[in-house]
Amino acid sequence: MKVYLDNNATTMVDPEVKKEMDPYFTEIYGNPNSLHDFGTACHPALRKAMDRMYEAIGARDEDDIVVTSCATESNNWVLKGIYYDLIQNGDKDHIVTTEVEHPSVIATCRWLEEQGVRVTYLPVNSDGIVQAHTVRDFITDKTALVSIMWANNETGAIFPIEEIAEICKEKSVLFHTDGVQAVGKIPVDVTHAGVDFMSFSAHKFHGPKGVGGLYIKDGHPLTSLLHGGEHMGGRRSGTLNVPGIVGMGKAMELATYYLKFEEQNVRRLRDKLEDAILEIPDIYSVGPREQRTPNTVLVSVRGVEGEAMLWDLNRAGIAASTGSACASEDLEANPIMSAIGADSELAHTAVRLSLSRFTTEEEIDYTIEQFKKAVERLRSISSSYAYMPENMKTTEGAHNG
Ligand code: 7TS
Repeated sequence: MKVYLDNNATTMVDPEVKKEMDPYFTEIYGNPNSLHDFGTACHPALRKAMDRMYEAIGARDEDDIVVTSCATESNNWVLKGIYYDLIQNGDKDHIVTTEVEHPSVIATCRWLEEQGVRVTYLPVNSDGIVQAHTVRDFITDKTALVSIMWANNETGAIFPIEEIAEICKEKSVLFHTDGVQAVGKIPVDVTHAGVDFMSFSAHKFHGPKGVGGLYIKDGHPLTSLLHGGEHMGGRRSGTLNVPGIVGMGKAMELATYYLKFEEQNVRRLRDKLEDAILEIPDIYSVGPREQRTPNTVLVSVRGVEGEAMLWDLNRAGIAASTGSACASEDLEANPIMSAIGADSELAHTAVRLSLSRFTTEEEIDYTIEQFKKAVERLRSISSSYAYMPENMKTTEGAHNG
């Protein structure tokens, strides 16, 4: 049996999405900027796709949604754009973010620090959540931007975005949220939430890879990363990825349609999996379920390296992750586990399981069986677990249930 439980890394393209994209490869393949019929034939589908995106995230006509190549680009753009506009060419010098952002935010902030920007990386509590009041404490009159994710990719923790947006508004500071793990998993309404910028990526909600976007409230000016032709209203040059945009529009529409399914059915399967795993002694899951996206669970298996678990699961046909695939090449401690205060031994034992609307009950039953087998086998050969004193087998900073 093959079971894909790494949906926070990427998802399967929904066959309905693929069907909508298909004609734009070999039939309607003109450049939408061309004046001939081959070019203009793309326009209705592009318009429809954009309308679907505006509708799905609650954007208004006066806002912009600029299509990019991925959320990494969107995150880089907003951070570097604000740096250029308000720090290098303005009187600000500071950005506030968190310790648990995706590497596309953290690495960009590290680069900005090399350019002389002050960056505050806010800590998270033991549930992996940033508390809104800590944001208030760190904003100064020199702060150009607050960038805080809507939901965390590793733990699924949902952050208090509306409260943070309120604080930023009160302090007149721009607020960007990385919405990659929120779109399609929980309701996302940018207008209601009050954010100024939001990044998203189609391949995280059953759309194609290589296409993402940046929502920009009221078309706020932001220096471009890519200069060239007048694509995307001159905000992001490069010939439009027509099949990608069509696919992202359809995928967003479906993501909204399936939100209730996600909330009920996907959550039920996730909870079933989590309950069964937590029956094994010395296993912990991070963060309370009601404050997590319905598809995600991050567990720590005391005494077993996360990579060893992945290996055993993979041999059984099950795809999981030790955390961000972007960082999975090295065997360092999971940075999110370290950020929530887990000890170093535990931080090496994280396994992320992320479901999707295509995950079935049979797949979950099979995973439960194989997960238990893997823990049993690996603990039986783990000298660190066998000789671990009993008092080490309890954990601060992580939950059992
Ligand atoms: N932001 C978040 C919160 C993410 O989870 C990811 C990908 C990105 C940005 C980057 O998106 P992309 O469109 O550039 O691919 N996250 C993961 C992950 O958790 N495991 O693999 C990729």
